[in-house]
Amino acid sequence: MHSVFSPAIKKYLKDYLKRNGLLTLSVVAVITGCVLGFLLRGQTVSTQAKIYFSFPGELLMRLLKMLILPLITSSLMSGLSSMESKACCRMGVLTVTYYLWTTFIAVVVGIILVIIIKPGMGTEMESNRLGGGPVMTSADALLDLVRNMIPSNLVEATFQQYKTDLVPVPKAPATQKTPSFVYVVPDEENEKKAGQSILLELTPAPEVHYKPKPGSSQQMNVLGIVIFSATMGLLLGKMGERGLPLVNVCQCINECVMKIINAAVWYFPFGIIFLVAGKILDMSDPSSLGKKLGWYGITVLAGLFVHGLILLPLFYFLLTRKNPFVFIRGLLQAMVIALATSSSSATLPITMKCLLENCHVDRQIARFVLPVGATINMDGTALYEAVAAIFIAQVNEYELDFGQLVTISITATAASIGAAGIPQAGLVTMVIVLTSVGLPPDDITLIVAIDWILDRFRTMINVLGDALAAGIIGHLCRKDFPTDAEVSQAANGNPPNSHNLQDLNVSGTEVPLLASKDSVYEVFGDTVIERPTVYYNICQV
Ligand code: 7O9
Repeated sequence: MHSVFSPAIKKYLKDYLKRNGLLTLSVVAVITGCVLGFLLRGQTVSTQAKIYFSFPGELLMRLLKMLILPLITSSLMSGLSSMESKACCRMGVLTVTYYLWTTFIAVVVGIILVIIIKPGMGTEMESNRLGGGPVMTSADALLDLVRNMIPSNLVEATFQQYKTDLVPVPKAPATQKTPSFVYVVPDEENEKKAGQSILLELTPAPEVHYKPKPGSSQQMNVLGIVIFSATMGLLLGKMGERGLPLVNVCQCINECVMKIINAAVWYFPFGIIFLVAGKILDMSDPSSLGKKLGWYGITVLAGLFVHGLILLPLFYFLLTRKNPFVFIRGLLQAMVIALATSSSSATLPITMKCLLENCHVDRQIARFVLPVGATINMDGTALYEAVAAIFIAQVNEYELDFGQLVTISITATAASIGAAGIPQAGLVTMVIVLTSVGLPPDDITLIVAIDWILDRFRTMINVLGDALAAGIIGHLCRKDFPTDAEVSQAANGNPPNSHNLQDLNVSGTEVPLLASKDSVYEVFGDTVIERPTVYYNICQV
C-alpha cells in the first residue's frame, strides 16, 4: 500500500515521537482524564466503583512515593560526599539564599496582585464555619518544626513526624457557693415577646482548656532525613578512603532508582488518566463556587503565572545568560506529573530525570539542590498563602495596614519553608499566617472548595522553582565541578562537539577517566559513573 506521508514527514514524526513521545502521551492522558472525569460525573457512580476506578492512579502515586526515600538519602549522601567542603559550603549558602529570596518575591507578587484585583471585596460570602476547635499556636508549630529537624529515631522518621496534640482537659468546676447570674439582653425580636431582660442562672459548666501532649502524625519526617543525610554526606566526603564503601552503596542505590524511573515512566500516561479522572469525579459541583471564589482562583493563577513564567525565567536569564524557555521545555514532563499528582515530593524522581537528561545540569548539583528545594522551597505555596490571607481579610472587610502586609509576607515565606516539617502543614501553616494578623482561622473553610485545583498549579510552580534553581546554581558553581564536556574531553583527548554523551564515540570500555582532582568519571557506553578519586586509587591497587 502507498503511504500517505512523504519520507520527510515520516522522519520528522518519528524523530518527534522519539524525543517527545512520552511527554505527548502524558499531556494527552491529562486531557483524556479530564474528559473522562466530566463524562462520568453525569452518571451515578457508587463509592465502591470510584475506588476501583481510581486504582491505576493510586498505583502511580504509590510508585512515585516509593522512590522518594531511597532517592533523597542516596542523592544527598553521594552528592555531598564527592564535593570539596569549600565548594559545598558555597553551594549550600547560594542555594538557601536563592530559595529565600525567590519565595519572598513570590509572596510580594501575590500580595500586589490580590490588592490590585481585590477578589474578596463587595458582597458577603457564605462560610460554613468550623466552630471553634482547638487551634495549635505558632509557638507549638515552631517547636514541632525544630523537633522534627532532630528526629529521635531515624527509622521512625521515615514514616512519622512529631506532632503536638492538644488534648481537652476539663477544669475542675469552680467551688462557688453562690450561683453566678448573667443578663441576657434580648434582641429586637425577643424584646417584643418578653419585653424585658432575662436573668439566667449559670450552672458552673466545666470549662475546657487544651493541654499540649506529645503525639505523632503519619507523614514522613523529611526535614530530619534531609538534615541527617546531608550531614552524613559531608562527613563521608571528609573521611576519604574509609568512607568509600558507603559512598559506593549510595551511588548504586541512586543509579538503580534512576533505572526504575526510566522503566516506570511508561506506566505514567495510563496512571495519569485515572488519577485525574478520579479527582474530577470526587470534586464538588463547580457551579456552587460563586463569583468571588472564581476571582480568587484567577488571582492565584495570575500570580503563579507572573512568578513562574516571567520572573523566575528572567532571573534565570540574568544569572546564566541562557534561554530559560529551552530549560523549561526540558522540564515539561515533570510539570505534567506535578499537575497530575499535586505533590512536588512525588514528582521529585521525574524532576531529577528531566534535569539530568534534558537540561544537562551537573549531577552533584542536582543531587543537592533538588531534595533541599523539594523540602524548603515552595514559591507557589507561599504566594498562595499570602493571597488567601488577604482574600479572607477582604471578605471580612478587615483593613490591613502596611505593617500587617509585611507580617503576612514574612509569615507566608516562613510557613512555606517550614511546611515539610510541620505536621498537617496545609491547615496549620494557613492558620499561622491568618492568626499572625488577627484574622479568624475558621474562614479557611471559605477557600477549601477550590484548594485542590489551585494545589495542582502551585505544585507546578514549586517544581519549576526547584529546577530553575538547580540550573542557576549549576551555572554559578560551574567552576567547582567538571562538566560532561570536560569529561568527554578527557576521554577523547580532544574537544567534543556536543554535550550529548551519546554522540561520543567512547565505546563501553573499562577506561576510567580522570576529570578533576576529586572525581574519576567512568564511561560505559552512554552512561557516566562518577567516583571520588580516592576510590579509583584503591581500585587501581
Ligand atoms: C507541593 F524531599 C522529599 F522529597 F523527600 C520530600 C518529601 C516530602 C519533600 C517534602 C515533603 C513534604 O512532605 N512536603 C510537604 C509539602 C508537606 C506538607 C505540605 C506541603 C505543601 O505542598 C504543596 C502545597 O500544598 O502547596 C504542594 N502540594 O508542592 O507538593
